[in-house]
Amino acid sequence: MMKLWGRPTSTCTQRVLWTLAEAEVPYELTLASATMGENGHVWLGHTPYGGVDTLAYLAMNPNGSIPTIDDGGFILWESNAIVAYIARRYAPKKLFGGSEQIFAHTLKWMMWVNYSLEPAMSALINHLERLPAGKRSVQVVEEWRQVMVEKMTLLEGQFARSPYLAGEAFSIADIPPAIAIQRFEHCRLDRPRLPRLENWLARLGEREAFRRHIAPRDKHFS
Ligand SMILES: N[C@@H](CCC(=O)N[C@@H](CS)C(=O)NCC(=O)O)C(=O)O
Repeated sequence: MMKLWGRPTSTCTQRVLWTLAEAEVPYELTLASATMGENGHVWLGHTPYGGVDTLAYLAMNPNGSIPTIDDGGFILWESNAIVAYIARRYAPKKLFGGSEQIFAHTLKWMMWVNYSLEPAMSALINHLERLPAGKRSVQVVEEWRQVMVEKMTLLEGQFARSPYLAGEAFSIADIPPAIAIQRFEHCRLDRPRLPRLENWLARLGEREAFRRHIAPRDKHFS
């Protein structure tokens, strides 16, 4: 069975959990993290799940980060690479229409998320939730909120061209952006109305995998 190391509150792990659910691949999750545990962040005095600083783990993933998978001895880290691997190996038709061109578009959006949405969401979650109260900055929150609004407005424009990010159908291109944006929605920060983006998120919200791994607030804030 596929083995996955990570934590359900990490956006990178959520990408893999959502993809595994869509591809209907059974897996065994080992909770692992240097920074987060059952009750929250080490910055707030909580105990992390651990498991990422052992020699065995570092031999699989020298970064000591999550997620990592072991699929019958094939070991891989870097969440978007894992998502692409699972899609290609287990559900190419469902997850990118079995088309090399659509697959290339999915890579484009998955890479875009890492430099467009992730830095913003990382700063927001830290300054709203994970840092001790005295270290949180309202100004930092406002700066990154504006970045999120700018990037979500870019997506609003994309949805005028196609109902999903890589075209007419759901694909792995939608997974990393939707996770970041769902997290932003849970932050309850101001943003303009973005009707097409809201409609896209509502359509994704009908998917069982999204309901289970991404929608609940405690998947982002515990
Ligand atoms: N680009 C990497 C980032 C890996 C990464 O930084 N993962 C975060 C969680 S999203 C992590 O390991 N955080 C520290 C921890 O929980 O130990 C990926 O997408 O896999």
